[in-house]
Amino acid sequence: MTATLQSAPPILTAQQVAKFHRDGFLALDAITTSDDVARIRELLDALFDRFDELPKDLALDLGDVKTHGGKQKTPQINMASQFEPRLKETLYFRNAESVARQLLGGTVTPSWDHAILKPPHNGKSTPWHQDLSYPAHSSGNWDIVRLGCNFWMPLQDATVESGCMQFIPHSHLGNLRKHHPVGHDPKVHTLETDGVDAARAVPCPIPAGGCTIHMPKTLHYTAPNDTDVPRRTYILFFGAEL
Ligand SMILES: O=C(O)CCC(=O)C(=O)O
Repeated sequence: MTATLQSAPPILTAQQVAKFHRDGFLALDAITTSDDVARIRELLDALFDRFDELPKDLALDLGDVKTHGGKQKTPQINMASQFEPRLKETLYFRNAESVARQLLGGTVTPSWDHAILKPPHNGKSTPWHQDLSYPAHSSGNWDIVRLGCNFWMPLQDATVESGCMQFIPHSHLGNLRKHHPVGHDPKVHTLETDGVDAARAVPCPIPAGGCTIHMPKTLHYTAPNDTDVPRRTYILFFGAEL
């Protein structure tokens, strides 16, 4: 895949803004530069190396029970910027804020960020869910994020095989569905909703440094990483102040 990586924030067209509000998601080929992606990869790799030392309520396995002593299947670090504040100084952070303002209008608030690593052949999907089904994060507040933008930026090319994002168009316009922990196991953090018509899914393969952007109620899914390279992603959420 190739992308024109840029340092200035992308300026969205009226069609892109309309598409985001109509479909509930948007994909961009580039939101930052390759240097910035390399910097974020370096910062996050160092954080994943310290995974076991981080607080268990923020560093958990999305692909298994939340906390365990075995090999991590899909480790996630919530509020990664609390542990590595330099993430907030990145071009990605600045550009995403500008794009969020273009999409939502007015003032936007960065509510939280997280990093997810799918190791090679991790064998675990991230099941269909709506972000709004998760209880408000301790550092977030769903009252200000019912309208918001979730930026999902891969740190290497993301394909269907490696677990790029897939969305159900228009699902942000419906109700919040019932969700349950995977396997109905209360020790599992990851929520899923049943009965999604996956035939309607739109996969969004994007290059490293590109991003997808979705709303809090947009149904989404990622497949297991079925490649030989780790699939890492850094996710930022900006809420609209209504
Ligand atoms: O990266 C993944 O596997 C899932 C990401 C996700 O669900 C999200 O960003 O809301």
